[in-house]
Amino acid sequence: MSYENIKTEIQEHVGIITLDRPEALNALCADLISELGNALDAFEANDDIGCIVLTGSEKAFAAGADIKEMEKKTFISAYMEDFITGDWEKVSNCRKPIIAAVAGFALGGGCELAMMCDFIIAADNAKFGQPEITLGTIPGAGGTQRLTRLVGKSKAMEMVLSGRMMDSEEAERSGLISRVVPLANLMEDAVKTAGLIASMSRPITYLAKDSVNQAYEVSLAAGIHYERRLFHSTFASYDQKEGMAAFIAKKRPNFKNR
Ligand code: DAK
Repeated sequence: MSYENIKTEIQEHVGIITLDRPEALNALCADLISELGNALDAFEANDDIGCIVLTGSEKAFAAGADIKEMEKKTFISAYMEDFITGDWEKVSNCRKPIIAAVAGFALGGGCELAMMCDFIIAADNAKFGQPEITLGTIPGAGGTQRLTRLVGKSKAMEMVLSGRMMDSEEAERSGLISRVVPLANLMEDAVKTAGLIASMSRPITYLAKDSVNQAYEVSLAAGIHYERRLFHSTFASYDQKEGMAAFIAKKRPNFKNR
């Protein structure tokens, strides 16, 4: 499928989606979000793909939702059309692991989009922020919730109330991102990490992702219980037998995704 606001590519077992609206610093207009949803659907349905990387340009992952598109909206129009809601959820509902490879600005909806991914690898020039307050609005795609869970109340509150940006070093220190890499290595590093994840057993990967995500939804006791049941269930798979037998035989496992 051809797109106007994104590019897609497949490298080995990694699906790469690149946000591509350079004239607007990848501002997330409705058409872009809809194309992103279609690309994710296609990658989810493609059995050759085991992990997805979502990235932008060197200057901007995404500078937020499109302010020019939002400016004239009324409460009734935003509410009745459920403004840019549907396809956004596809990122957080994606079953395949999805890595955000962030360089440059990740602001507003851009920061929220990155946080919807499973983890963020950032270039050393990345800047994260929730500047909606400076526009007379508040984060609308999870910024007040996900950022608070990731970096804690104090830092999240400061960022949301002041619009202050965080550089990649502070973002790593605060737990927003998994690690910082030099800008020149960002994609190589993200795709390599994605390739490693794609080489694991697919169903076991889904279970692991599902279990980590439970930590955000339920109490510790309920989360541990959930994890324990999923852990038990892995013993019903071929790939658990293969993985453990390969370890004992000092060989590489040949997972069959079953
Ligand atoms: N929207 C539209 N255009 C944007 C844009 C944006 N968010 N960000 C940048 N651009 C455009 C600029 O207007 C400019 O276009 P021209 O003037 O050349 O036509 C071009 O990109 C280059 O930008 P600048 O000239 O401003 O570049 P600088 O390097 O000087 O500054 C900047 C870079 C990132 C600091 C600055 O562009 C900036 O402050 N941008 C706005 C950042 C921002 O406030 N973002 C938050 C937007 S509100 C929801 C989902 C999502 C959301 C809400 C709900 N639901 C699912 C319900 C999200 C809301 C938001 O993100």
